[in-house]
This record gives sequence, C-alpha cells and structure tokens, in this order.
Amino acid sequence: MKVAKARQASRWPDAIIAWVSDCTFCKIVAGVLPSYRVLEDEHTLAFLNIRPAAPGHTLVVPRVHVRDVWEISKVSHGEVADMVHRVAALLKATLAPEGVNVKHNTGQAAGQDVFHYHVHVVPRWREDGLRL
Ligand code: DGP
Repeated sequence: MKVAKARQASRWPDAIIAWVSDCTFCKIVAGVLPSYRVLEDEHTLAFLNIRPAAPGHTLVVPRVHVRDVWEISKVSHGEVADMVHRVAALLKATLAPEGVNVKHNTGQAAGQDVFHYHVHVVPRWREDGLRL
C-alpha cells in the first residue's frame, strides 16, 4: 500500500495508516508496535533498540516517514540531530559511558535494515569489545 498517498487521500488517524504500513518504525511512532521510549518531541522519537549492541543503545527517528539520508530534509535532519544530542546527554547522565558512537546507515550496502531514517546512539566503555 502506498502509505504517503493514503495519508494524503484519507482522514484516517495516523495509527490506522501506520497499522497498514509495512514500516516498523512508523508503527512504533504511532504506538501500534510497542517500544521503550527514551525521549520524544513533536518531530522525533528516541527508543531503545530491540537488538542492542550495548546497554542503552537508542535509535532516534523522525516522526515522518523518510527513507534515508538522501531523502531526509535539512530541517528534519536538524531535528533528529537535536534529539541525538539530548539522548547522548541523557545516556551520559544515566549510564556514565566512557564514549558514545553516533551512527547512521543509508542503503543495504551500508548495513541499513529498516528503511525509515534512524540514528544509532550507542554508549561505549573501554574494552567493551564492540565492533560497530
Ligand atoms: P539498521 O541496520 O541501521 O537499519 O538498524 C536497524 C535497527 O533497528 C537494528 O539494530 C534493530 C532495530 N530494530 C528492528 N526492528 C525493531 C523493532 O521492532 N523495535 C526496536 N526497538 N528496534 C528494532
């Protein structure tokens, strides 16, 4: 189903549109799939990764469906960047990591599995053995 078209053409609530969408992160944003929400605002949502590389591994997404870094608008990219900054501060305050990785994958060749733009925020500790 063409979700963007359905959004334009109907007055269905976003949750209904997300339900029929094939995008997992649209479903999480709309609350039709459960997630552990870390922070949220009008434009973005931050939630824990279901397959964490480290404790506190958080994903930040725009609420609007956009595929990747080639598709995201400058404004939306800035909103996500602001939320990444807030999440990194929260992780520092709560988990006291010694570092943090901020990472985004665009395209299957680069390791993108979910095609709704997202940024990984991964707390790091010396000798945690992670290879990201
Ligand atoms: P990427 O490879 O950059 O597209 O990362 C996608 C991440 O999304 C991957 O690390 C696991 C996470 N993920 C996939 N499905 C779900 C889900 O249903 N819930 C949550 N919380 N995370 C998910």
